[in-house]
Amino acid sequence: MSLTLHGAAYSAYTRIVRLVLEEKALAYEFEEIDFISEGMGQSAHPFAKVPVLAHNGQRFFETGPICLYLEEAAGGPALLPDDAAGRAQVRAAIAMLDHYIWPDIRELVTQQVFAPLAGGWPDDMLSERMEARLAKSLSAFAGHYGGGDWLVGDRFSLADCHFAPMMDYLMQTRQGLALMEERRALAAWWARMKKRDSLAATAFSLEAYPFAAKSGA
Ligand SMILES: N[C@@H](CCC(=O)N[C@@H](CS)C(=O)NCC(=O)O)C(=O)O
Repeated sequence: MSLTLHGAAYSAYTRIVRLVLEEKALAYEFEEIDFISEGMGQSAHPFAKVPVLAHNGQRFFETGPICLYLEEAAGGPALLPDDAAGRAQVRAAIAMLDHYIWPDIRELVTQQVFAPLAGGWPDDMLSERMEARLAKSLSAFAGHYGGGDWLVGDRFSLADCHFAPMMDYLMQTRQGLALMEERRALAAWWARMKKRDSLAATAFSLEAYPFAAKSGA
């Protein structure tokens, strides 16, 4: 199976796919597209996004479908529950993360992590608004997911791979640290997640990229 992933190591969505590849112990080529420094010219995605997975002469788009493709077409440990209800729970968790949680984490991280890296100042009012929204959405999410060892029951799944890169960014903000102080079950999930080899294997340093170096950060 010859797999090539196009994306940025710092892209949360690219990292989700890399986590799945690592968890399944699949060999793959990683073609880095540093879209912040260089633009998205190299992406084959119809909407100029990353990640894009190439396999057997075909290109696959959108993180959720790419991960489901790997689940169906590749070997390695199963990352979905055996029963239809469990699989629906995983897909619902992923949809909620995409629609109700990641947009606010992304905005918060843009302000608190990326703005200073580029030599700018965070918008603190916007950050406060995102923190308040995340206080509600993370509680709603934690009310349904993360009751067992992993987000959906006791089997590590695609839902855990999906949330981990988002949480890693969130925990780089003081607002995220404060939110996790008050959400013990999610914090415990994150502590378990942080120990997985796949997370270490996909670690990255923002300072290594030209967009950070240019600002002298
Ligand atoms: N719906 C897409 C979202 C992917 C996405 O938002 N990727 C970001 C990086 S994490 C991106 O390409 N950003 C560049 C841009 O929007 O110009 C998916 O599920 O793969």
